[in-house]
Parts: sequence; structure tokens; C-alpha cells
Amino acid sequence: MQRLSVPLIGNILTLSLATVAMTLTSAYSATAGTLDLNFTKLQGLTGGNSGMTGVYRADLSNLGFDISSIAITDSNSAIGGAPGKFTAFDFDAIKISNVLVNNATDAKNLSGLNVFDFTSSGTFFTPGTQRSPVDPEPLFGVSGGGIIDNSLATLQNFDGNSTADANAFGFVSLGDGGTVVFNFKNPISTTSPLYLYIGEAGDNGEVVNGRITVSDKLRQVPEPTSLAAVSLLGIYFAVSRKKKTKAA
Ligand SMILES: [Ca+2]
Ligand SMILES: [Ca+2]
Ligand SMILES: [Ca+2]
Repeated sequence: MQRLSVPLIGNILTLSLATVAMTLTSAYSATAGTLDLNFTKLQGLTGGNSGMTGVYRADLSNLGFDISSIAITDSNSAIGGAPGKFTAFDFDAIKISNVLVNNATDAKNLSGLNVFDFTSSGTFFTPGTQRSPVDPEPLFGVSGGGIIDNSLATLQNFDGNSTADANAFGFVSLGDGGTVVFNFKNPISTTSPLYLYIGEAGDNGEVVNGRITVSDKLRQVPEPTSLAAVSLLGIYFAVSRKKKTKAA
């Protein structure tokens, strides 16, 4: 009789996992909302000493879902700007605001909603490739660990010094095809007027236009199914051990 109990527990485990997986799948498809955004370039330029940051605005109003994350990907066009560690879109700043502005200086002066966590807990970077000649160090604004160094990138401010030399400051270069994902501190309602502003240091033809997605989901977090599997497996082992102890 004791030998039968182990396969029986095995079947219960399988059923439980299947149920968990089905629930998560249906919850995802019921609420999933991801879309690509189009951008309008604002008048004028802003930034730090060089004052060469171009600012782009996207309308997030009335998307039909609250947004929890945003992903920004370089166009991978391999056009414009400097090579090496300065390759591709030079990301100066990102803001989300209920206020509509039409020129770059006004975007710089916006306070913006307090939704971003620019540490590695809320900001995830997948580097793109450097164009030749490749630098031995990581892309500009990125630490040796592959994490955005926000003391250098200052993604909360449109303050980029858009030079490809020792004076460079205030941005992170994404590399060709690189991606940054921001998980917001709280979901943002889109039922009121809502606008996204991003800046490109140098304003020199490096774009992410059409390569930005917003989602009602957080990204880059541990898979819920894996966690469920681990915890159920833990229960299984606990039960097995208990039986064994009993049998002995
Ligand atoms: Ca660049
Ligand atoms: Ca900046
Ligand atoms: Ca640039």
C-alpha cells in the first residue's frame, strides 16, 4: 500500500501544475495589451552644454489599458552618429506626463510622473552591437556589469552632452538593436491625457521611431509558472519525506 502512494501523489502534482498553467494563460490573454507607438518630434533642441538633444513625444491617452512597462529599442538602422561605445540611439531622458508640450525646452522643464525606477530593479538593458571600430569597454552609460549607470546616463533629465569624447555625459548609447525596458513603480492609468517624452542626444538621425511598445505587464520578472512549479515540487518532496519517515 505504501508503494502506491508515491505515483498517486505524482498524478495530483501533474494536475495541479496543469491547472496553474491554464489559469495563467487565460489571465494573460484576457488582459494583455501591447502596442507600438508613433512619435512626433518637438520643436527646437535641449540638453546639457551642447544643447543638441532632440525630443520626441508619443500620445498614451486612452490606450484602453493601464500601462505597467515600456520597452524602447534602437531601430538597428546602423545610420548616424559615432561608432564604438557611442553606437546607435543615445538615450538622454524619458518622462511621462499629463501635460502636453510642443517644444524641447518645455519637455526638459516638465517634472513628469514619479513612475520610473532607474536602478537595476526597475530598468533592464539588453545591449545592441557596437559598430567598428569596437571599443574594449561597454557602451557609453553602461557599467561593466551590463547595467545602465544612471549617475552617467541621468535618464530623468534632458541634460545630455552629445559629444563622442571625454566630455560625453547624460545619456546611454543603446548599440544597434539594443533595448531598454522600464517597469513602472505603479500601473499608470491612460484614461486622462498622458504623454511620453524621450530624448536623443546629438539629434543626428539615430532613431527608435516605431520601436517602442507599452504593456499592461511588467517585463523581465521570474516566470510565475516556474515559481509555482518550484513550490509544488517542494510540497511533493515534503510529502514523500513524511511518508518515508512514517514507513520506517
Ligand atoms: Ca550614437
Ligand atoms: Ca540624461
Ligand atoms: Ca545621437
